[in-house]
Amino acid sequence: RLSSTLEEALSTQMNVELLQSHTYLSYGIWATDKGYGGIGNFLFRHSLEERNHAVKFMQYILNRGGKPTVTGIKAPDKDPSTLSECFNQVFKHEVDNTEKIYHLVNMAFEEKDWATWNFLQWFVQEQIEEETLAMNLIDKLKIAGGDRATDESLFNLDKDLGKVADEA
Ligand code: OFO
Repeated sequence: RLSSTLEEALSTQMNVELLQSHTYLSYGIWATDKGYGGIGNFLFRHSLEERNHAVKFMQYILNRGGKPTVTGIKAPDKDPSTLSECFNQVFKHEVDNTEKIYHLVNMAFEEKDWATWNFLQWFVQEQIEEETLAMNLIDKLKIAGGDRATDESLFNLDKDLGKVADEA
């Protein structure tokens, strides 16, 4: 069975993933409202992925005899003012979340809870992919001309992101 310390920490992380989901949903709405339906779509897919991450934590805690608690989720960040701010924020959220995952890995290690340590390795890998994905967004926007990109290059970027398939 999970220790109560890990149970609580993993439950907190479940709520962090839910907040990530909320945040990307909100950014997706912002982008879609600005006319970037493809980018919005990309962010909505990402929001769903984050929700799946929350469910993975929930399932794991239950499987190990614990009981996760869904807490109130705070409001997501305010709308970004530019696409580059939006993408930079996505990157920052991913980096912050990676740190949280590493902290959990460390806790599991200290407790010698190898099942939890092993469970968390999936997230270690996932965070590498998500940080790369966010960096690619920033690069793609830079190539398109950043906040001074022409309508045409933004149109192409938007179309491109509307179809890029994410990982599970
Ligand atoms: Fe849940 O992976 Fe991003 O944060």
